[in-house]
Amino acid sequence: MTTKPTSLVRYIQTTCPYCGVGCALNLVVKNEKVVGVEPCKRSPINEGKLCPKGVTCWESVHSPDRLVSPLIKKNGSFVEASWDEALDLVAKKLKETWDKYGSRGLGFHTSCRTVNEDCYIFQKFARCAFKTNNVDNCARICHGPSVAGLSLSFGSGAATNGFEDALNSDLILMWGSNAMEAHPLAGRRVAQAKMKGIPVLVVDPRFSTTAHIADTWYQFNPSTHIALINSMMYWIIKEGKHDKKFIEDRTEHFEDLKKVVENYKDAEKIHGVPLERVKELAFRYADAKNAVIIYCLGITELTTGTDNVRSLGNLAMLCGNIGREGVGVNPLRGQNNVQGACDMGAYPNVYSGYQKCEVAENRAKMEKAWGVTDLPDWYGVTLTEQINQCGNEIKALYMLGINPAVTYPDSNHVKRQLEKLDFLVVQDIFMTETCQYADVILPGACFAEKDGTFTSAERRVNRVRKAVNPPGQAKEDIWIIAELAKRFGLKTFNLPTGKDVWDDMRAVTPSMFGCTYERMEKPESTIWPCPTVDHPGTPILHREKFATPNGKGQFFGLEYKPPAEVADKEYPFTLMTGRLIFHYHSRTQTGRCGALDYEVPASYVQMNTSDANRLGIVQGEKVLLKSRRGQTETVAWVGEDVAPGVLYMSMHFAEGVNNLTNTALDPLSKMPELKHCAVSVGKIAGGK
Ligand SMILES: Nc1nc2c(c(=O)[nH]1)N[C@H]1C(S)=C(S)[C@@H](COP(=O)(O)OP(=O)(O)OC[C@H]3O[C@@H](n4cnc5c(=O)[nH]c(N)nc54)[C@H](O)[C@@H]3O)O[C@H]1N2
Ligand SMILES: Nc1nc2c(c(=O)[nH]1)N[C@H]1C(S)=C(S)[C@@H](COP(=O)(O)OP(=O)(O)OC[C@H]3O[C@@H](n4cnc5c(=O)[nH]c(N)nc54)[C@H](O)[C@@H]3O)O[C@H]1N2
Ligand code: SF4
Ligand SMILES: [Mo]
Repeated sequence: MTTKPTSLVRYIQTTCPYCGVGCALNLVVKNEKVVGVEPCKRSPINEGKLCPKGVTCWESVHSPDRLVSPLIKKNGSFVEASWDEALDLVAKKLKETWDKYGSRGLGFHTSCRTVNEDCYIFQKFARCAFKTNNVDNCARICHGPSVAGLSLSFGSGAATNGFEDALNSDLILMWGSNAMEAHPLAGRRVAQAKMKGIPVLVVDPRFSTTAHIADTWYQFNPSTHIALINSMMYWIIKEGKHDKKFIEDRTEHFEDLKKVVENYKDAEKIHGVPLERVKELAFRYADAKNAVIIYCLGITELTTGTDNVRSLGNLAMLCGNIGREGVGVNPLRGQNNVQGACDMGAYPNVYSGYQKCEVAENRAKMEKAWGVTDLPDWYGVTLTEQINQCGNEIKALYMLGINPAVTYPDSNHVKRQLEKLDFLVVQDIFMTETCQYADVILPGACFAEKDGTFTSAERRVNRVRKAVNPPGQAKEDIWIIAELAKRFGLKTFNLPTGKDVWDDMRAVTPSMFGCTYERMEKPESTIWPCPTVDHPGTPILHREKFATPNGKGQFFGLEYKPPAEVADKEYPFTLMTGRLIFHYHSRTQTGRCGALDYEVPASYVQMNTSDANRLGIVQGEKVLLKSRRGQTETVAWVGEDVAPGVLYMSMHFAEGVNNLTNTALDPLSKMPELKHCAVSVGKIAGGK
């Protein structure tokens, strides 16, 4: 659909393209240009409020830097090409790779930034055209451990309760989440709860913005979650404060847990929290009638990520805090559509709605619907492992809306690996650092230029609406995939609109069948599981029983394991990484927004005053950070927010923190240790 030219101001209601809160907003359109944003007051999610990124999200839409034509690399430089030329080349190269190396010779990385419809069609294309399950999305390096851990504990990898439900709680425990910066409008619910008198406890090694609003901040040593949670559980059981009835009726393997936590009676040496404080934290959680756990990447982005998530699951079940209002274990899913990208089956072992590829009936169903045969049953290679396989097993990669040269761990390794490929296609809206390694770049349409849906962290499917046409030759991502599918003779990709793709997905996905575009016209939309069109949706999971095969929640006795790389003589500091309110990931959009860039134009590293004094480093001084993998220059930010020996740096800047990070993986979810590595800090000669 092309938009009608008009000089009248139009308001197009849509969903914010940044974080997983999924705030509704209106794009203001005049003369076929987006000229501003007005909040959407009818939305029950954000009630007319927006954070600095939401308010300014329109600014990058018409940036002069947008990709406006397909580009083909010729003799080392990019040359503009027609769509036919570019797509013919992509199809030819991918086909050649498939013929020569088979289904395992290709890999597909998809975005958590773009709409569900793009994610669904992308995985369908990978599976139908190349019979491969080597398809993954950015959740792998975000909430992959939540999907793995919560599935093992509760049978479903999704958040159990919605944001607003925090107001029904008697105590909010925030663990490794800096929601006030990373999910400001979910943070608002926590702030509202606090104003209602509900205590907010923040457990974080750093005095984060969220810790500032807490009733109590519990500081602990980075990456020692399991030791601390085990200590808490030891004391809860010892004092008989656990929920015996819930444990008896709804769970299994409690004895395994009880045995393991015996070793953590006093684990201050590991986690650094004095015994009395551990007991206080434990008893406050256990004594609250309804207590909710909200967590985020402080828990997941470690080599123990899945175990950390399961530990929180243990704690919640121990106190019977699952399956009703005001309780639960809630990962704040990060990107606007990270929940959705997983739900759509852009994952190496499942189709949409988490239907497993290994199950023959599921494959048969998809083969029939998609008009193909021989869909693979094997577990595909995950995204970070695909990077490791470049040049060996993997010869060609297709990346849609993802910027690994900045965001995957150990950037130097990523770039070396991308160079080993025979063929790389990148489909983006800007010329990213990753695009530099591409053979072909395909210009996609941004959120303001297409119809579709984003699924928020509370499993709510929100509509994204087209406000303007894409710039130049740029095209909607579903059009690009459909054109490629044609070149492979695939017959079930003639789905011109977002709604057509969504309905194609619904037809094969029982848990989302009831989430129709018609129902999404209401601002509250629907929350899956929603199996029929008259089903009310499911805001709270696991009410009567868990989603595990036998309906029981699973306890796991988990031992603490140290991170893969710990500080030593050569690299004496522990580096933690994370976010700032004003920027979003690799800043392709927020970096092109004047107001946001003005706030934080360059990276900095937080360090403790005692370390700075010892090293003779002053506030604002340029410093060099080094790890075993690389180095980066930044500016010192001296204070008390981090403990001595600990540093904190944001992930937003190219040639930044991921020059330093470690690729070691969590064995269960394949999450790299993005939030913990050992580094040294040094003054830069003459550098202030
Ligand atoms: N402004 C903004 N908002 C965003 C994003 C963005 O880029 N910018 N990205 C979105 C995405 S994709 C995500 S996943 C979420 C992430 O949201 P969050 O996970 O809340 O954000 P982070 O800042 O990455 O990390 C949160 C906290 O983890 C702490 N932490 C707690 N425990 C540990 C530990 O043991 N070790 C370490 N190293 N750190 C710990 C850090 O101190 C930090 O305050 O934010 C989303 N929202
Ligand atoms: N050290 C460290 N590293 C981290 C993290 C950390 O905490 N510490 N956090 C990790 C986490 S949680 C995440 S989620 C990842 C994020 O990693 P990425 O997903 O790689 O980061 P983004 O910068 O959001 O990249 C998204 C890309 O999609 C493009 N894009 C946006 N919309 C569209 C669209 O509609 N169509 C198309 N085709 N392209 C589009 C953008 O221009 C951008 O290039 O980073 C991870 N890396
Ligand atoms: S809280 Fe998240 S969804 Fe809401 S306006 Fe801010 S970035 Fe957008
Ligand atoms: Mo994320």
